[in-house]
Amino acid sequence: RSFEKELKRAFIQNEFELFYQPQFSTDPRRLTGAEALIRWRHPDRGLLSPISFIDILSHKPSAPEIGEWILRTACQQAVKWRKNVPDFTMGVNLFEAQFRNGDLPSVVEKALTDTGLPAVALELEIVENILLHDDLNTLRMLKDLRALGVGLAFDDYGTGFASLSLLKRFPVSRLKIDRTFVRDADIDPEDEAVIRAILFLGRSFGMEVIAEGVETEAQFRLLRQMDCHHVQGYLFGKPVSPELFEQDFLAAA
Ligand code: G
Ligand code: G
Ligand code: MN
Ligand code: NA
Repeated sequence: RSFEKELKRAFIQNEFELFYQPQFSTDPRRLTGAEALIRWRHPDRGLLSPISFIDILSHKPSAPEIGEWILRTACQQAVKWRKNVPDFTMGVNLFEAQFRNGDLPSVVEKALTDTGLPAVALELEIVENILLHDDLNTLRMLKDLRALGVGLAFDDYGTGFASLSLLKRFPVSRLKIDRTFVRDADIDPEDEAVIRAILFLGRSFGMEVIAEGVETEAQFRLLRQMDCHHVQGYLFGKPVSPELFEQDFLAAA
């Protein structure tokens, strides 16, 4: 069986699930949102992490359809959680194929209308490399998405090949500092310098910045001291099922 067939089967049989990882403001430390992260509850192989299938999935014909399901499911979830946290935002990772298959802004607009989620509550995550080809169609879609009012975040920021001039031309609202810079930030002055530079860029361009992969109090202290406004990472919470998210993070918010 081809992987594409296996994906189709899994999709029809509802084997994909979304887990959610909480995001917090640093000062005061408060739940502000979540990132949706896919999991595959495979009948034989158990709960699969996206590391084992996301790269291949992203190149298969099913990617746009699964991407749309991810988007709609995450929007639906956010509507519910905004009853507890009124300014809650939901981050959704996009597949590059979603930009090349149909009209992404219409797909997003429809997901918002159908679920009743306000555009400001949705943040779409893209990687810098999506913009390497500098194609006008992608740029137009990103502008249309921003015009809807949804947030656009550069995921894994600082690790791609994109130039700084992209920040000038693309309507990005938030930079997500890649966790490889956060990992040794409190012991490696060069990683700390990269983070300072990203924070400075964010401020200069009027973008928000969130640090990913925060695992220790020392990393968190340093980020707060540098005025990094938002954080995400194992120190605050791993990606969990919606039930656990409600129990562990929403109940306390
Ligand atoms: O959860 P983590 O192991 O959960 O995710 C591993 C990788 O898979 C990350 O690079 C992440 O961006 C990607 N990923 C996880 N969930 C999704 C998703 O729903 N859509 C897309 N496009 N990528 C995802
Ligand atoms: O590429 P993206 O940033 O979307 O992927 C998020 C990935 O990072 C997921 O695999 C998620 O499980 C993982 N992750 C989230 N928080 C941490 C953390 O604190 N440490 C590490 N090592 N990985 C993390
Ligand atoms: Mn992400
Ligand atoms: Na990331």
